[in-house]
Amino acid sequence: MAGTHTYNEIKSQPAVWGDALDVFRENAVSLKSFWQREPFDEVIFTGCGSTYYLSLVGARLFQSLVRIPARALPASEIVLYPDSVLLPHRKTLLVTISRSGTTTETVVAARIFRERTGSPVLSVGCYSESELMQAADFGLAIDSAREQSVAQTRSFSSMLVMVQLIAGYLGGHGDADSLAYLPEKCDLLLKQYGDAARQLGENDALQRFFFLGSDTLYGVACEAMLKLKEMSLSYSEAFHTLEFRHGPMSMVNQQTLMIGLISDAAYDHERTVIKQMQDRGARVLMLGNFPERFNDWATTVDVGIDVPVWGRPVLYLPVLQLMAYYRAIANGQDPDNPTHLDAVVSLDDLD
Ligand code: F1P
Repeated sequence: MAGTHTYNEIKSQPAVWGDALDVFRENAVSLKSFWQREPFDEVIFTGCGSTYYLSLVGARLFQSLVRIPARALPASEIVLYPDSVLLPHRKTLLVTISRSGTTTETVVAARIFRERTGSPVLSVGCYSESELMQAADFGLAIDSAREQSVAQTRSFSSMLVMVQLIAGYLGGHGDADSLAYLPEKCDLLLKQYGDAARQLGENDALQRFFFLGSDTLYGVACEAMLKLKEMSLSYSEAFHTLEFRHGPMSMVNQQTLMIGLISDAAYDHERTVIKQMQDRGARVLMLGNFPERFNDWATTVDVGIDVPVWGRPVLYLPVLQLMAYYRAIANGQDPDNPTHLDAVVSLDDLD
C-alpha cells in the first residue's frame, strides 16, 4: 500500500532515537578528546536539502551552547564558492550531515575543505561504511535509522538528536542521559496527536501552508516544509516567524494553514504573529508550550518541558511528518517514492 514504509519509519522513531542516544553514549568520551585536541575558531555545518536544514539547526544550537561562531551552508556553496566561504588563518571544523554519506555535493565539499584548510571533518550520518563517514576524522553513524523511503523522516530526526547531543555535550550542558526521555516523548506525541495530524493532512480545503519558526526552530520549520512538498506535492514555505509580516503575509487566505513552531523564549511575539494571521482568515496549528488554552482558534501540540530546551527542536517534527504523510495519501501520492526524487543526488560533473 502507498506510503507503508514512510508510515512505519515515522512510527519507529522512538526506537531509533534510542539508538542515537546509545551511539552517542559509546562515543562521547572520544568526541570530547577529538574536540579538545586543538581549539577551533569556528564550526561550519553543511548538507543538502533536508540535511542543509538540519545544518541550520545545528549551527544555531552549537553557537548558542558552545559559544563559538558556527554557521550553516549548503554543500554546493562550499564547492562552487570556496573563496567567499572559507576564510584563511582560521581553525575551522567542518561538520557534514548526510543520511547516505554519498551525496556528491557533500562529498566534494568535504574534500575541497580539507584541501584548502587542512582542518578536520566530523561526519553525522546513517551509513557507517559510506565514503563521507570513512573519510571523516570523526564519525557518528546511526545505521538503524536508514529508510526505504526517499523522504527523510527517522534518519533526519535521529541525526538531529545526535547533533543536539554534540552541541549540548561539548557546551557542557548535559549528555545522553539529559535527553533520555526523548524516545518516550516522541511515542506520546505520535499517539496523542496522530488524529489531529490526520484531520489537518486530509483537509483538502487547506491549500497554502506556511511554517514559521525562529532561532533553532527555523531549520525545523524548513524541514517540515520540505516534507510536505516532497511527500504530498503541496505548495509550502518556511519563514523566520516575524519575517512573515514583511510581505509574505499578503498570501494568507481562507485556504491557509499557519504552522507556528513556537519557542518559550519569544513566545509572546511569535504567538502574536500567528494570531494576526488567524484574524486574516488562516487556520492555525501551533507547536510549543502554551500557558493558555486556544480551543477556539488554534490546534496545539504540547512539546512539553520534559527535556532541556536544547533537546527540544527534534520534538517539533514527528506530528508534522505525520501531517505530511496523511496529506500525501489524501492527495493520492506515494510518499515512499516522491515525484522526481531519488534518495541520493549523485552528480558526475562536480569534481
Ligand atoms: C540529501 C538529500 C535529501 C533530500 C533527498 C535527496 O541526502 O538531498 O536531503 O531530501 O532525499 O537527498 P543525504 O546527503 O542526507 O543522503
